[in-house]
Amino acid sequence: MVKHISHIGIAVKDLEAGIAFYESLGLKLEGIEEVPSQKVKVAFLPCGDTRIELLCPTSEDSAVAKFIEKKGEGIQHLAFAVDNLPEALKESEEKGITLIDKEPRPGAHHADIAFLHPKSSYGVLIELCKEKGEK
Ligand code: CMX
Repeated sequence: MVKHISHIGIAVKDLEAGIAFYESLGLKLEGIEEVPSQKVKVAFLPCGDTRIELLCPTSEDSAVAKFIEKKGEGIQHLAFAVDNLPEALKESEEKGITLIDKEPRPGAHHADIAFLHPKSSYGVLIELCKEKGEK
């Protein structure tokens, strides 16, 4: 079902400071995007086949703001690329995994995304994502 790690979502309070840190490691900023449906502003920094996705909340009631409040800054989710997102969600549900999203929804980077609940995945919030333009 899973092809590769699409991105690692990291919650930050200050997007510019987060970008500066990863640039200091030698990564290059690919772009910054606002995702209103998720109430976040995101910055992507590719690293091989994977991207670092810095997530900065744009509203106090966003999932990322709640995460920072409870756990502090850090890894908020792990995103796996899949070929067929509706099929992957169906398969996950059949295997007894709790879905947060039963249907794909639009995410950053023109991808369709859906989340699996961390209670079903050993404490890790998992995003399944169908990257646009991917073969
Ligand atoms: N990773 C691991 N565990 C997490 C978590 C995360 N990111 N967020 C919450 N949890 C844990 C909490 O610690 C809590 O555990 P305990 O019951 O042991 O304390 C449990 O999950 C429930 O958490 P909660 O705070 O009561 O519930 P929330 O209202 O915070 O909802 C979640 C949690 C995962 C359902 C919600 O954050 C969600 O729907 N996330 C999906 C959307 C999202 O995260 N979007 C941001 C990224 C957007 C993007 O990439 O574009």
